[in-house]
Amino acid sequence: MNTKNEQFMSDVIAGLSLGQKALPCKYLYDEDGSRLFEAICETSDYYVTRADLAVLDQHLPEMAKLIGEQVHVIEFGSGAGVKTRHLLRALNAPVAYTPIEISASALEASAEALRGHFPKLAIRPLQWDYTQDIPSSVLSVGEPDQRRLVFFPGSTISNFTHTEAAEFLSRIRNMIKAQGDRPDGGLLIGVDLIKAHDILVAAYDDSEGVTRDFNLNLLHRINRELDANFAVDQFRHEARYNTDHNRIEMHLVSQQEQQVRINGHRFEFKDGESIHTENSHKYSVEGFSKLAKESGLKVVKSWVDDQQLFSTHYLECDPGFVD
Ligand code: AVI
Repeated sequence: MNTKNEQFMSDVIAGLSLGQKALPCKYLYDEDGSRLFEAICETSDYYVTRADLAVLDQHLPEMAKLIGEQVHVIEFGSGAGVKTRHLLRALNAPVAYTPIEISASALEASAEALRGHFPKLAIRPLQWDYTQDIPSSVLSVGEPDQRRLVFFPGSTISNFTHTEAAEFLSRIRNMIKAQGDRPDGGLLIGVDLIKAHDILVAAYDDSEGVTRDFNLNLLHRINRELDANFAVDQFRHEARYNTDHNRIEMHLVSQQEQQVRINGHRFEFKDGESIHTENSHKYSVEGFSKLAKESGLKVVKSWVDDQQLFSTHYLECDPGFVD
């Protein structure tokens, strides 16, 4: 077993040994999972991607004005999407674009696609786990180093716990704050909004069954990569809204009392017992602004779409913040 699979194995064993069984949501995204996630974004129930793009498209000229000219755009995620192209087109003379992504193949494919659209822009893909620190020198562009804009669309921040989200925003603050001759930069981030529970549950349990397949794929992956024996058809997908935490939770619910073997370990499931596989936190505009403030960032401006489904925020370092 290689090191990557050893980590996967120990995370699965640890997660299934918890009182409330749980698995880290990053494991939903193997090749099949990433393809299924792309398909989720196309379903009529999953409004998130469309609403995110609608906010951007409606307000990009104003966003670009606030962001300013000649920025170095840094995106967490491979940035193959239409949102990246729209942003880069709207900005005034961006100097470079750095997509940061752990998967080398996704990174190269998207960088290549973007080069076709922006032949004159310096595109500098960086293979890195963006939940870990990135040395500032790795990101430097030019002399003096260029002002930075971090772009984090899609509400991926929703999949972090509040503590993780606050730490992540602090790390972004360190990345964009002035250093040497480089002036303070900014963050443009998409955040999904709290809304009627039925809309949320439908978005995470779409009528086409794509999210179901996405969630169940995790059990197929564990069977395949860790030589486990999950009877996948004896589990069902469930999306629940947790009102206390303002989040959608995805679960895989056992349909009967059963046992699963993974590499010499045995896990018992009661009928109706679940594995918690993902959280997607929803925020109000004020709630997100408060979270950002705790991390030393201040919201300069927030935008929401006409249906109040999704928000996009432009933030800068809070000068009054003491580390
Ligand atoms: C990637 N992330 C923002 C998605 C979300 O909405 O939380 C992941 C997802 N899970 C199921 N559907 C979409």
